[in-house]
Amino acid sequence: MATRAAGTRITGSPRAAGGKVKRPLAKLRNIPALPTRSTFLSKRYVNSQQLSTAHPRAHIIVHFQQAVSVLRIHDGSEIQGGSTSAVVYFTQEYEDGPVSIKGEIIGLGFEPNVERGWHIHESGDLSNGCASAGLHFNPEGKNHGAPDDDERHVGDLGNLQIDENGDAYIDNEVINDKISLNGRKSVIGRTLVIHLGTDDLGKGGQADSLTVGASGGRLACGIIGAIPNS
Ligand SMILES: [Cu+2]
Ligand SMILES: [Zn+2]
Repeated sequence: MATRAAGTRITGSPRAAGGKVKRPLAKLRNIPALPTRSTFLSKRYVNSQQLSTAHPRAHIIVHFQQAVSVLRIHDGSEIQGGSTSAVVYFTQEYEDGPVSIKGEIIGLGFEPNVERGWHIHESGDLSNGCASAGLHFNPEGKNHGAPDDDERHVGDLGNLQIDENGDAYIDNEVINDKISLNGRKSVIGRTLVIHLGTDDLGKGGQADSLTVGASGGRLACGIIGAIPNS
């Protein structure tokens, strides 16, 4: 087998010199790889012409979108935790693309070294604190589940790993292809909620396992707001 020239993709084109590509799938084989995770979050990359040529879908729809949720402890209508730094960003590079979640949850007073359920709840209503954020965002009418399950709510993010200081850091660890920042599955205007208990991912066999993963009460929450493209 001939050695490939540097930069040639493994799925090389079958095109002969001057010849016509006959196989209908040949075009698909020429799709370059998706941007890496590090370039994924780079607005500079996304806004450049590079993207339109790098990904054919993006060529049609360049739809870079970001959203943010600032979480606070809500006790009824009273908001606490003004000195916390609990901010979570959502980024979607193109319509129907994966959503990258990145952020830090500091100072909310979690026990160290535990897992705490977190979900996107359907309502952006915090008039009665986190309690009025409604059920898990579930536009497909499914049961509660794990993020990797087919049977899951769109808003099911599983558990947040709390570290030895009672904080949590999300560094693009969750690439969630179920939620979106546009369309029917858009989480913008809905609420990110972190619970007092661990999410059993629908498998605990408790009365509320298939609805809320037996995650317990709601400690903190924040509405997910849109960040306009600049
Ligand atoms: Cu929840
Ligand atoms: Zn759920």
